[in-house]
Amino acid sequence: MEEPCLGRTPAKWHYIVMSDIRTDWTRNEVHSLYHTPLMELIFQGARVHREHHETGEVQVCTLLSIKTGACPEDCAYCPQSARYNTGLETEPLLATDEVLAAARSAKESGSTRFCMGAAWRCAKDGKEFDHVLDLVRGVADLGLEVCCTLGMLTDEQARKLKDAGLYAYNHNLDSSEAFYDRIISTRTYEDRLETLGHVRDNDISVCCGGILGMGETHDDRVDLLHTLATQPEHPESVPVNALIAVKGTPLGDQPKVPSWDMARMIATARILMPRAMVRLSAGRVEMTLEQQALCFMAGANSIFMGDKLLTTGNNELDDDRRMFEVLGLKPRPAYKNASAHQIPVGAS
Ligand code: SAM
Ligand code: DTB
Ligand code: SF4
Repeated sequence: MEEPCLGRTPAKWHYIVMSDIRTDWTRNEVHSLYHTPLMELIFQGARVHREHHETGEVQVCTLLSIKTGACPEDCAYCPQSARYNTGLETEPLLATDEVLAAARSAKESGSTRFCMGAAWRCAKDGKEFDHVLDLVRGVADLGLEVCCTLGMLTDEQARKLKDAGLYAYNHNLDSSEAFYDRIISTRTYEDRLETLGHVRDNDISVCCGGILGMGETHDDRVDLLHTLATQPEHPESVPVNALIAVKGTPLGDQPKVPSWDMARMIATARILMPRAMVRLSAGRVEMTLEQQALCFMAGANSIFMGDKLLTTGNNELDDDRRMFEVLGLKPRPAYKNASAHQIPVGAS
């Protein structure tokens, strides 16, 4: 990573009507917002946040890896790629009982969204995909918002997932198109955008964001934000991950992402995509309560809770409960703002 962004080119705020929902942001506008001095940027992020969301309300999501490791892709950040020796134990697709028990326990702990991740390049039709459809039905019946991240999808697979009760699909662009080739060679940016199109076309909420700390430049971050904010519709949620540098992956020695970079990325995402849930995602485990507070102030309103992400550790539940108490945060109800047709029939 180059030097920290010192925010020396303040945006011309009077040109930007911040309550507007725009998908026509120019690259220059995004660049100028991103490079605003940090305290001003966080203030503006907080202002937009309060215009569009209930203050202090934070969406609580839980992740479960339903199929772990042995992935054929070569994503340089990922401990689950079969190409790297990270010491990770591979696990086949989990049985329904195990997944539903984890979902029930997540709900009891206060989660409203349950996201199932599979270390696949793409979903493949057949027994395993049908099993995932059953899992989606089962989790939706618990009244949780169901999210999946299974790799690339066809239009038909997206439709089947939607019919089973899927509410959201996570498929990250990860970084700029220009930087993408340096972290993944086994699929293209265009492949990623195509899957996002299938998800959107089937009326599934798009969850799409990126990772900071892979060696990208500030320009790459600006490009990623520009791409996200100029999709036909803004993603419903935007995860902002700090790289978890896992030994054995090509990015295992990357330095830690400074928390002010996270706050800058989050505030810019908040201003560009006012209605999105901006998720302070991977990397929270390395942040103090005060550093996380800065990110909530900047406009983050969603987190992953539970002591594990997919394969790596996350914050302790008790620490997160204490953080909610200290910062006066409260959990966001499931399906808030969802239109009636987006709520699966079985959800109670
Ligand atoms: N295989 C599917 C795919 O790649 O779309 C789904 C699972 S994949 C692990 C989901 C996302 O987790 C990736 O797109 C990436 O953004 C994020 N991720 C993976 N490893 C990470 C790491 N070490 N640090 C931060 N985020 C990571
Ligand atoms: C996202 O953007 N971050 C989550 C979720 N979507 C699937 C995954 C983070 C994974 C961190 C590394 C791991 O635990 O394996
Ligand atoms: Fe496989 Fe997804 Fe990891 Fe890439 S990010 S190696 S596709 S599990």
